[in-house]
Amino acid sequence: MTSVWVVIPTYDERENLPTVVALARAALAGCDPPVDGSVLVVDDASPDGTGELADELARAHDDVHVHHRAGKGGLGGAYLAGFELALTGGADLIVEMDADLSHDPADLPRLIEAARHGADVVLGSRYVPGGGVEGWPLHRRLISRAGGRYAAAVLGLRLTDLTGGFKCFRAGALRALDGDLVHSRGYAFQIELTFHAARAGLEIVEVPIVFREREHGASKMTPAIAFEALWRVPLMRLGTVQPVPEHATAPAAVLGLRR
Ligand SMILES: Nc1nc2c(ncn2[C@@H]2O[C@H](COP(=O)(O)OP(=O)(O)O)[C@@H](O)[C@H]2O)c(=O)[nH]1
Ligand SMILES: [Mg+2]
Repeated sequence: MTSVWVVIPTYDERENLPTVVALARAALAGCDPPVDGSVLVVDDASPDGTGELADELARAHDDVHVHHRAGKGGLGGAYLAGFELALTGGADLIVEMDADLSHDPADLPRLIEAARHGADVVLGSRYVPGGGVEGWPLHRRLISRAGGRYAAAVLGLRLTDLTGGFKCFRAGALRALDGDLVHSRGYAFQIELTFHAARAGLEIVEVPIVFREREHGASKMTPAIAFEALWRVPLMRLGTVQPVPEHATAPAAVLGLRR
């Protein structure tokens, strides 16, 4: 049976975590043909107690796992640590998904199906027919759209949604990427990972998803995180991405390579 690990990074997601974990487990259980599903929560010592809540869920369910990191280290590092654990755990497919229910767990089977049909990387995309965004004011839509177009143009990629964070990877695709090359911490991480996948010649497909603005908790998006994406994109293209200080990415290691 295909082993699927859904990696969910959390920082102060207490109100959302039980729901997102329950819905993800239900969606995995509903996959046809069946999959062997696991959920991995990567928590950065959330002050609101999300980590302890995740531990409770893991005690209640064998297929729920938690990785605790010492402090808020950014989305990129959380994902790299989560990917590595999923690969070590025997994952065939690895999914990234936000905890705040902006990504609908009911879409999981479609992302998984696309990967099972041969795609190396599946992007949940807001900007292909059938996709969309709900609950965003016009200016946020425009910034997201313009940011995606800018990144695609600079990187020479014909993909519509490079900044999204609802993706499915084949284990082999993650192993083929050199984790050392992924330096970004915030949203630029999403762009960088997909860029490296494209440069490695992996097959990337987009499947439509509808993104819904969160109802509970607060976004961790800051102007600095958005700005990071802006200046890192040309550096990615030039192949001169600046590494961030070691403490910022630890314990993120080389994807699947350091054991
Ligand atoms: N572990 C961890 N998770 C994070 C960090 N920053 C954001 N997240 C999580 O990443 C997901 C997306 O973040 P969010 O703030 O909703 O971003 P937005 O949807 O772009 O506003 C959520 O599940 C957050 O809890 C971080 O530094 N560490
Ligand atoms: Mg969000």
